[in-house]
Amino acid sequence: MTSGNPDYRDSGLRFPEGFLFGSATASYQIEGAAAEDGRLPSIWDTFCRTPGKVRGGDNGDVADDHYHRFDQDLDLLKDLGLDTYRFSIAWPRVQPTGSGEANQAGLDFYSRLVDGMLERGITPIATLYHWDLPQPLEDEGGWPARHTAERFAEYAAIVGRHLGDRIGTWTTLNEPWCSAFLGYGAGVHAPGRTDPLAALRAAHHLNLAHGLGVQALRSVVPRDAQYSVTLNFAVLRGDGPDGADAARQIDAVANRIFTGPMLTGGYPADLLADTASVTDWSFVQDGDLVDIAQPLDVLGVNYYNTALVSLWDGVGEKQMADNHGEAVASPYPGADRVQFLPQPGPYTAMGWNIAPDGLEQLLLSLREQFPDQPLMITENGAAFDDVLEDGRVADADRIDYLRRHFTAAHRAMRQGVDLRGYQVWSLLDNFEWAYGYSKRFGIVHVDYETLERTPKDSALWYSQLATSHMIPE
Ligand code: IFM
Repeated sequence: MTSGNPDYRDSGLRFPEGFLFGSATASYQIEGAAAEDGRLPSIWDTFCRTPGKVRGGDNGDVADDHYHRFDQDLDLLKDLGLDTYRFSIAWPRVQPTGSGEANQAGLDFYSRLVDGMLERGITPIATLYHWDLPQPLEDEGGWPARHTAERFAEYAAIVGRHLGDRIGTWTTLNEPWCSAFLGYGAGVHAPGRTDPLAALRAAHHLNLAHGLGVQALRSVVPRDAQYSVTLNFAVLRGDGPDGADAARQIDAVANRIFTGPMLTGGYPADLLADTASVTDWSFVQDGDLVDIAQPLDVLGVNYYNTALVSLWDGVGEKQMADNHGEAVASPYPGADRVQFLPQPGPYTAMGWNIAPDGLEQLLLSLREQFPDQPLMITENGAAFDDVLEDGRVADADRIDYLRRHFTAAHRAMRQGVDLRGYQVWSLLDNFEWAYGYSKRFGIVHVDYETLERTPKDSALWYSQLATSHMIPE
């Protein structure tokens, strides 16, 4: 056994009993059946139909057809020996207009899915919102409007009542930063707005939705369950004399804008100061901060790469290496002078730098900031240009990526981080948002013509890890 290997390429490291090895997906990215059994359009259905927004004009109408093939996908999870499956529930399937009556057929689908997991000994981790807002709610103002948070709590109660006897871990939101700032700030995600004030309002109402959602679930769920939220943290390195200040500004508007109210009861003073020219935050109403700060059993952590930032001196062109799909507007209100510098490779097919040390740094920093908060990695993984040849995908690059990130997680645990599990993104190749189907994150290959599934070499490697709890050779 080696340990402390500086390139994070260890094998033989052992994870404790009870550590949850799983894999993750999201409804719009895999389900398909977009107009079936009462489902109505979400903001992503609309966005996909807006010319120029999604590469190749792709959409989620069919995706992986998981809606009809979920049994086969659950068999895959079982065959791989995974403990958990992190999936998301489509609001427009369960409550097609975003308010009012529930759609029984939609609830029945998730009921069958959850039963299928339990029959196979797989523990469900359910996310209520992974970006598919019912379009009628966007038409009424979307996340910048307060009532969307109130509707979300009603939706949470509906799902909690129907599935609450069988779900052990609930996650309210996946990556609210993307919903608020890519959706309403940079405009590269649905609904495609580019308005900094709308983005900050959206962030607050997502925070509120989380808090009200946890309360709604707790009031209806008839068993002991765990409550969580999943955040995608910006892991920052500063460059040059002002690098630390640049990193602080992005940390405020990407990370602490969520952890502040959710975990410490308030928005950070520096965030309020940095964004003062955009808003006075008067949309935060009395009582909101108390509603948002619900104790969480586990904090979901999504990690892919790092960012290198500095302050632009106003001379020459500002650099935006991490440009979120060629965004023309900034997803960082109040941080206008921060520039994103290119980082050394290697890179994944997304152009993201591979930096397992960033995961260790992130986990240690979360432990320092929130010492008593258990953590779970709810997404980590990589897109590569996979080739299916003779029925096999030899994705050594993905195995290497996973090995190095599992090593990083293990290192953090050895330093005292309370990490409960690791959900690899993603079980299946799927619809990668504005990149359409051009990026493959799956440990299982999907042929988009035939919809045939083929476990990649990385799935087999991961299966060895999950079943032995030891990082394989
Ligand atoms: O595919 C996405 C997922 O939906 C949210 N987290 C990041 C993944 C890769 O971009």
